[in-house]
Amino acid sequence: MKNIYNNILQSISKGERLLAVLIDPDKMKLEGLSNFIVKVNKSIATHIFVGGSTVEEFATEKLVSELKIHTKLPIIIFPGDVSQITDQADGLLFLSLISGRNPDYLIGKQVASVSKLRDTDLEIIPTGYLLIENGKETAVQRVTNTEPLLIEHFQEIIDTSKAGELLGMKLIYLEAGSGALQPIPSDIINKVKNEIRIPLIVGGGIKTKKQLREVYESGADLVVIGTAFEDDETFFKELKKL
Ligand code: 1GP
Repeated sequence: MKNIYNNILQSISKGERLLAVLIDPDKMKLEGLSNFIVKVNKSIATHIFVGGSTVEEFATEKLVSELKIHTKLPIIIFPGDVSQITDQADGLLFLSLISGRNPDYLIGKQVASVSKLRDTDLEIIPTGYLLIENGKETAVQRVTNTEPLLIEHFQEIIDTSKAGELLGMKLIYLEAGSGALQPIPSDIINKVKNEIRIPLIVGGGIKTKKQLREVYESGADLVVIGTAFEDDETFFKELKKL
């Protein structure tokens, strides 16, 4: 039996900080993967997320199968689309884009994925996903055709997160968007953290150790970083001691 979610809860109760390295199958070349994963294994990363807004069919499955050979870290699908779901992974963030009002991303894609999930061994983790504005248009916004929540509408962000929890979601994910100019502001993270009783994931635009530290100190339980590792693998070294 997989225990990803319970392990997350346990780590949080011990005050541990969790870090997911996000690998986009469209950007990661299979030839470079083993080299990259050695660095992930030696780093402070606790999880690997695999996903992207637009990914070529079967690229996720190939990547995950290869990853499995090289790492013992839990591999969790963070899907941009139903086609990215593969039971080669350990878990799946079963996302609902609750910041938006596009029924396809609130429930449509989820219904469409059931035939793939019915007999799967994946640990399925219902996750409320909130896109927060960061000053530029993001791929999530473009692909899902939804508007992000505005930073100044912080009460709406808090209430949306709480609504996700009340609907039974097990995680809340605050997303600034891959390559965001700035991470989610600290006061937003802090306010959401104080409102919800489930683990909080924060990602998008975290490129320095200082930003990572701030995001944790503001209340993030699990942080997701993709671009900073893609752009500069020495970032792994920099993060050795947090
Ligand atoms: C995107 O939150 C993740 O979905 C990670 O963003 O690529 O900016 O680290 P970055």
